[in-house]
Amino acid sequence: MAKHDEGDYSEADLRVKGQKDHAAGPTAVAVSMKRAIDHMGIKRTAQTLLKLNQAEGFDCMSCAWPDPDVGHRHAAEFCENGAKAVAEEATRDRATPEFFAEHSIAELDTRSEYWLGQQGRITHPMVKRPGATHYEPIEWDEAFELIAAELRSLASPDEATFYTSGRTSNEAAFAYQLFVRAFGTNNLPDCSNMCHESTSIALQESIGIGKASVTLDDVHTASVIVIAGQNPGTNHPRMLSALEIAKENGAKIISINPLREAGLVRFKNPQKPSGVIGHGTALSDLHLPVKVNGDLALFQAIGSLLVEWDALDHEFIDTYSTGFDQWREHVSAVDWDHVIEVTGLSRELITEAAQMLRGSTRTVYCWAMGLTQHRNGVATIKEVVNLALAQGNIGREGAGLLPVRGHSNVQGDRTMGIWERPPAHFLDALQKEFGFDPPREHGLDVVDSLRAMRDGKVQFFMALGGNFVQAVSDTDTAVAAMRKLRLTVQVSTKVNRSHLVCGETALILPTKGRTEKDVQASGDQWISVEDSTCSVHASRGPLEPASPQLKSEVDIVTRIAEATLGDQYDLQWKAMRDDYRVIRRHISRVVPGCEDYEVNVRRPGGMIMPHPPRDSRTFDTKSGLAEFVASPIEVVHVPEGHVLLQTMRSHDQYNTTIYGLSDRYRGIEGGRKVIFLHPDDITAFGLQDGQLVDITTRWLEDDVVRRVHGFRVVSYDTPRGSAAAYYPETNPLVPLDSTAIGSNTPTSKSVVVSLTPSAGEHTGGSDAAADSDAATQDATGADWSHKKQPQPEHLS
Ligand SMILES: Nc1nc2c(c(=O)[nH]1)N[C@H]1C(S)=C(S)[C@@H](COP(=O)(O)OP(=O)(O)OC[C@H]3O[C@@H](n4cnc5c(=O)[nH]c(N)nc54)[C@H](O)[C@@H]3O)O[C@H]1N2
Ligand SMILES: Nc1nc2c(c(=O)[nH]1)N[C@H]1C(S)=C(S)[C@@H](COP(=O)(O)OP(=O)(O)OC[C@H]3O[C@@H](n4cnc5c(=O)[nH]c(N)nc54)[C@H](O)[C@@H]3O)O[C@H]1N2
Ligand code: SF4
Ligand SMILES: [Mo]
Repeated sequence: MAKHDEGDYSEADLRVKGQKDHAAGPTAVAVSMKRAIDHMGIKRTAQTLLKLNQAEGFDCMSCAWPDPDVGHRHAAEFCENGAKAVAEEATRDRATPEFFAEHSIAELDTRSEYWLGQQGRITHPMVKRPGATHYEPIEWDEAFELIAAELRSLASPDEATFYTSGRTSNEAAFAYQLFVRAFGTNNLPDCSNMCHESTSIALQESIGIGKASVTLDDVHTASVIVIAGQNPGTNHPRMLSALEIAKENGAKIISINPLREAGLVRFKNPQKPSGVIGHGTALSDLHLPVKVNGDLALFQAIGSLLVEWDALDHEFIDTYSTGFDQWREHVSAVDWDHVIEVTGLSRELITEAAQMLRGSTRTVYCWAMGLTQHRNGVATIKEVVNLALAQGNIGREGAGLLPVRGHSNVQGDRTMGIWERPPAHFLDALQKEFGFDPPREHGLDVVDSLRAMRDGKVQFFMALGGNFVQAVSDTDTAVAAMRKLRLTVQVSTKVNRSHLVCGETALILPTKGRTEKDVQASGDQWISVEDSTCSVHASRGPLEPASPQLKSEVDIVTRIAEATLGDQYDLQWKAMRDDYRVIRRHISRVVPGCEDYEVNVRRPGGMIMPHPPRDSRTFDTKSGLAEFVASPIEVVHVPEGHVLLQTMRSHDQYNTTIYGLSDRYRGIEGGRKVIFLHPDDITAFGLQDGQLVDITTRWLEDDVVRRVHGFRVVSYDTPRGSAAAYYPETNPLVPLDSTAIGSNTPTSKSVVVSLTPSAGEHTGGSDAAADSDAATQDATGADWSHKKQPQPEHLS
């Protein structure tokens, strides 16, 4: 039964319990099984979960954590959140044409993202025609014709932009970028632009390749593992098993995070008896509760100590790197008072961390959004690289750089050419393979696409997965920009906000997910994906598709291409769709490192993509060497009466998909509109624990007041001046123009905000779009004087 008869949740039911000190354990197993059985029933649950992450099964569509080698996998090789992701996709609930007939778009837009997601899988292609209040069914062929006609009517191909979210398979991604480039634009923004783009840019410049330099074995055999700005217990839960193995092998773990996340403190492995009944493994040996945005200063201070102690790998530095002398001078001059102020850490604690690194010849550095989504994100990641280079911790067993990716195939999509700034060699290879001239000018990334939509320069938006409106920064701007478009096309599995905030004409094209069988003219198909450690492998879904109407992403993309381009350039779209081996043959000739792709990927366990620094300490940078980069310590200046807000994930969501209302480890149940604050900040602002507040952004570059209403103050173990709240409810607060230098990634982890008590009993609607509409209308009464300045008072 669909769940649309049930009402939405109310933030009034929110309960605050104590913070937990451990992750996983028996509760995790119980929760994942309950969710799975609720959504899928017992038979389907058994059928799917036993295939999850197995060599002959399907790849978990949740995060990009790697699988153990074949032969070392458990029968249940998944975590609580992997099981939840599967349950969301393989649910028996359906959002049918009757559902869309029953609910107007305006009505659906008043619902929370949680409620929308609970309506189940979309079963039919749907269209909203100009002026219509509801979606209605449409035949596939008419939908493809509609898209083609719109694309052909544009004044230039650059008036269209083509987004990708990171669940898309390599095969679909390759076909998609081929279509977009044959159509004539590089406007290929993707979720990576909001995610690890700072990593890609920093690593490309420093070591010549934007990917992790380690394998899972390196994690297992490291002597020190640094985990900065990442919450693995929630977002990459099986990483805890790898950390446990590393600990058994003697590794020490340093965690760097404003919050003492449960998974970083202690892990109860549900696969082991000790994890079920005992205390589990204490994971972190040293926790540095850094202030939000303090990491750049912290890493430079650590660098200065390693230099002072000569804890350096001179042979590596002399043979493989450049820029060391400038960097050494730069970090040696570090101002400790400033470091202590911006990190909130004592010199002793920082020294203790440096001491652990000093004695280690096998250090792995892991990081995620806590480092990338800041104004200084690129500089911070280059600083991590500097530390690794200084001690030769790259291209050595048990050592290296491990940016832990988000979406399960976000890395593969980039490898396949989903990139608004494709390298020339990639375009040359496309040209050689397909015989047409791909566009050479760089295209629009996520933030620039949104600007172009806002400014009327883009009329057409297509999304291969994702929930653009809710994921991107500055929700109000995004909502207005989307509504200006002529046509929006969403290839989706489930209903989300981006279907409701749409163009004059809007299409929802329902697609098969990872769990589902994909049969085409030549028979059963499989697809391939790449994880965080550059391992590429096959995935094949076990279930019947949620509806006979569903098409695979490859099918949809190639049919749009056919409708739009006809037989232009003789690209043989039908052959690709009928047999994905045809696409893989193209991949093997176009994408470096994918020679013999068909054979290598299909091997149990798959193949590892080449990585010159990891494989041979070769660095394809401007200088041909690994580059030390000295960056000034720029940190976000937080004026009196303000805090720096980071926006993060709860334990019960997948990005904009809200699975449930239980952030169990942080003790938040039944609601999501909370702001975590240090108790002294609560007192200093004259507030009280449990009170409702409005949160207002301080951003002096434009005249917009950005505000969200009715967030409950939660007293929490976070440094003073550093606040935290959930994404996407707080996305209206992140100014579109507030992006990381060099990567243009929205600064979702450092928003300068102030808090004011909410007027009356405003517990608010539960979604960002509704709230943020209110915020723009309610543009008076800001608690700070609002003056326009040429320069943001943002960096000091
Ligand atoms: N279950 C589940 N799994 C997921 C996702 C999901 O939503 N749900 N999303 C996937 C995606 S796309 C991604 S990108 C990853 C995201 O994985 P994470 O990066 O772990 O995700 P966030 O919740 O954004 O958490 C960032 C962490 O950084 C910390 N942090 C915030 N600011 C700072 C700072 O200034 N310095 C430091 N050192 N730490 C800071 C926060 O306290 C938090 O612990 O997870 C992927 N996996
Ligand atoms: N404030 C703030 N904003 C952030 C972040 C943050 O930390 N703070 N994190 C950023 C990050 S790291 C990311 S990656 C982005 C995420 O941005 P997106 O990738 O755009 O968002 P998701 O929520 O992952 O997308 C969910 C939707 O994808 C569709 N979907 C699910 N599975 C499939 C599939 O197999 N195929 C297709 N075609 N569709 C599918 C479903 O319809 C679902 O509603 O958000 C970014 N935004
Ligand atoms: S760690 Fe990530 S990829 Fe692995 S089962 Fe859990 S959610 Fe899925
Ligand atoms: Mo991400």
